[in-house]
Amino acid sequence: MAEWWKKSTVYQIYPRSFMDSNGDGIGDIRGIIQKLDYLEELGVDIIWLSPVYDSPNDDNGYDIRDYQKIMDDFGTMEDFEELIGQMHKRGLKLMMDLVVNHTSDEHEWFSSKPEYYIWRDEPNNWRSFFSGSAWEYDQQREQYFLHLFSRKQPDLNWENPEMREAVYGMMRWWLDKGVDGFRMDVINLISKDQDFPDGPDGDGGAFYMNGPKVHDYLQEMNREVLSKYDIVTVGEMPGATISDAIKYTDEERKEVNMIFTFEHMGLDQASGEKWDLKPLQLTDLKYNLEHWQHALHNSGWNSLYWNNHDQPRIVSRFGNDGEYRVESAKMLAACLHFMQGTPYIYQGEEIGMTNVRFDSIEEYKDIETLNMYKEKRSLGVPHEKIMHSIYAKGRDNARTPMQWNAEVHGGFTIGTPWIASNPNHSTINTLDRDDSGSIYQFYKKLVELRKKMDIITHGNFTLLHREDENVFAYTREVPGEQLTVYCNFSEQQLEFPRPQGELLIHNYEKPESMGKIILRPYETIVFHKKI
Ligand code: ISL
Ligand code: CA
Repeated sequence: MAEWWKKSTVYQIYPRSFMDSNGDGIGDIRGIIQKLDYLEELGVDIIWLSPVYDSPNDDNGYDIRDYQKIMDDFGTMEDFEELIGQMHKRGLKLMMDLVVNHTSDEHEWFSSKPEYYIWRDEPNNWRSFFSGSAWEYDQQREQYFLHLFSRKQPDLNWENPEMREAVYGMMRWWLDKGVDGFRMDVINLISKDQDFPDGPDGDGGAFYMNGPKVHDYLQEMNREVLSKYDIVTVGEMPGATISDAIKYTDEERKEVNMIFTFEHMGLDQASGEKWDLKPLQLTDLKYNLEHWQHALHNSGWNSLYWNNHDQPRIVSRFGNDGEYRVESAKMLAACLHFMQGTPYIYQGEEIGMTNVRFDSIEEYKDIETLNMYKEKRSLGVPHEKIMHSIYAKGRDNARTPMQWNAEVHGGFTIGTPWIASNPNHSTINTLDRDDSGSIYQFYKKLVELRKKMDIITHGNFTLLHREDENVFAYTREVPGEQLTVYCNFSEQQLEFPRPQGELLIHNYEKPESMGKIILRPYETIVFHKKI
C-alpha cells in the first residue's frame, strides 16, 4: 500500500537502555525480542532501532566500525534475523538507523580508503558538535581530517562517487535482508562547501548544513536504492528550515518521506548553545508548529516528536514531572498526536519517564555532556552552573534504563546497568499499564485513533486562541467533520466556550462541558463533530 507510513506510529528503541537479557548490564537484541508483546499491545506500527552495528561506542553506536556486523554487546546476526522475523510475524516494521555522514575511525575504510574521508593541510575554525575543533591532526598523513562530531567519528567524503556507491551497496544489503526503512542520521550535513570557509565564532553550519550538493546526493540515493523498495525514510536534519523541508520531502522530488526538524526543540534555548537555558514561551511553540503544519500540508510530510535519545524527557521539559506528571504527560501526547504527520514515541515516553539528576559528573556517560563539562570547567564555569544545564538538557536524561517494574534497576537488568537507573523506577514503571487511567493506555488509544480516523491523517490544521500563553488549542477539519483539541500547558484553571461535538478523549475524570469548558491544570479535552 502506498504511503502506509502516513497512518503509522513509530516507536524508537535505544537498544543499550531498553532490556538486558543476559545480565551484563547492557540492553540487547534478545531483550527487545522479549518485549515485543509489550510493543504489539501498545499498537505501534514501526520500530526505529538506534544503531546496533559493530562499534567501539565512543558515541554509543553512532560511530560505526562495521556496517554489516552486529555489535557484540547487542548479540549476533542470528539474533537480529530472529528479531526481524518475529516483528514481521506480528505486523511490525523495522526502521534501521543509517549513519553515513561519518564512520568510526576504527572502520576499515579509514586506513584502507583514506580518500573516503575529508583531509586538509590546514584546519579552518569549525567547532565540533561535541566541543573543541572539528579537525584532528593525523601524524602519518601529516594532514587534518574533519570530524563534525567526536574525533573518533571522521566525516565521510560524499564528493567521492566510489564511497557513495559503497554506501548504497550497504543499504541494499540491509533492505534485501528485509528491513523496512531508514532513519538517516544528520543526513543534511553530508555535503560540505568545498572551500571550507571559516564560520562566525567557529560555527561552520552555513557551510555544511543543507550544503551545496545535498539534494543531488539524496536524489541519487533515491534512484539507486530507495525507489526500488516499499520503505519509509526519515532524515534527521539539524538546521533545516521549512523551505528546506519542503524540498527534502516533496514527493515529486524523490528524496525522503519526512524529516526531523529541530526548530521546536530550540525554543527553550537562549542562544545558539543548547546549554544556555530559557523558559519556553507557549506562543513560540504554537506558532512554530502551526507554521510547519501549514507549510507541509499538501507538499511534503511532517514527523511529530517531543523526544528521542538526544533530548530531555518531555514531561520534565514542557510538562510538570511532579504533582501533574500523569496529567501533563497525557496532555503533551494528545497535543502532538492529533497533528498531521507521523508521530514518534521514544521508549519510556508512554509511561511518563522523567529527567534524572545524578549528583556527580562521574555518573554521566554521554560524550557530548562529558566533553562540554570538561571544556566549561577549564574555562572556570562553576560545577553547579554546568550541572543545572545538564539536568535540563543532557542527553543521558533520555538514556537511563527503561523502567519495566519496581525491582532493582527497574527490571532492566539483573546485573549492574551501564548507566544508573532513575531512582523513581519504584513508582514510574510499566506495571500500571493495564489500568484504564495509565499514560500507557492513553497512548494506546491515540495510536488506535490515528489508524481509525482519516481526519487525523488528512485534516486541515487551524490554531485557536492564538495569543493565549496557557492553552494550545486547534482544530483539524475535512468536509463534514471536525476535531477540536484543547491542551492546557499551565497549572492555571482556564475557561473557554464549549466547542461542538462529542467528547473523544480526555485526561481528567468527568470533564466539564455545560456550555463552556473549564480546563484544570494540564487538562486536555478533544471533541469530535461529524455532520
Ligand atoms: O544531540 C544534539 C543536541 O544535543 C545534537 O547536536 C545531535 O548531536 C545532532 O542532532 C545529531 O544527532 C545524531 O548524530 C550524532 C549522534 O551523537 C546523535 O545521537 C544522533 O542522533 C552523531 O552521529
Ligand atoms: Ca546484555
